[in-house]
Amino acid sequence: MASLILHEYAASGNCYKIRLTAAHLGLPLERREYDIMQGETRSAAFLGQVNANGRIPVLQVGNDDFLPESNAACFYLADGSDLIPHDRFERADMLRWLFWEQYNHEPNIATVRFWKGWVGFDKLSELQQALLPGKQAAGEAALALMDEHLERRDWFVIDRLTLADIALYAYTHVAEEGGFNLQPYPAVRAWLDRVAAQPRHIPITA
Ligand SMILES: N[C@@H](CCC(=O)N[C@@H](CS)C(=O)NCC(=O)O)C(=O)O
Repeated sequence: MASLILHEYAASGNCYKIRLTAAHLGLPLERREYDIMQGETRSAAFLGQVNANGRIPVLQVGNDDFLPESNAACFYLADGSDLIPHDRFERADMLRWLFWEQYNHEPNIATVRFWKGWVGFDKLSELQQALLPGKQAAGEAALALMDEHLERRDWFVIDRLTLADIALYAYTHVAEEGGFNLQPYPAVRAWLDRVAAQPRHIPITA
């Protein structure tokens, strides 16, 4: 495989997903850190060369290929491996959870974590303060749906870890940093322990 560079902000769950996927696959990643609190992903150089959308993570493959969007980067790394189901329907079902994560989970659980844990309530704009209760409620709904799903199975899609588990683990295991209480979700807590017990697991701080 060509050289792999992860343009990232290490505390971001979206960036951690890619590091965790690479760890499971034994793939070396070079890491380049950007301070998103200082707007480093909004510089002309970053917008022109790395991601016109002004966000990390971006996986750089070789010299010239840049892949933004965390779940796309995980898919690139894991393509052909056992982290992606080989059955056609199960592969699509895994993608279902990756899309769900980006629409129902991350915009709520990750955003609340960032707003409360990084920015701070007082520094949020009036609009962000007004949006917060809705995002908290939507985050709770996402956790409840995950818990119900996991009551009947150990993993999200098939009988082993897939990218669906990795993508959903990233922000769920740090949801309490955004004020979410995981106590009412025992199936989610058991699944978090299961993911963390996998042989090649690495923590978000690694
Ligand atoms: N859908 C994107 C989300 C990327 C994203 O929101 N990145 C945030 C950090 S997690 C960021 O770069 N924020 C800095 C900014 O918007 O300036 C993904 O999954 O990679």
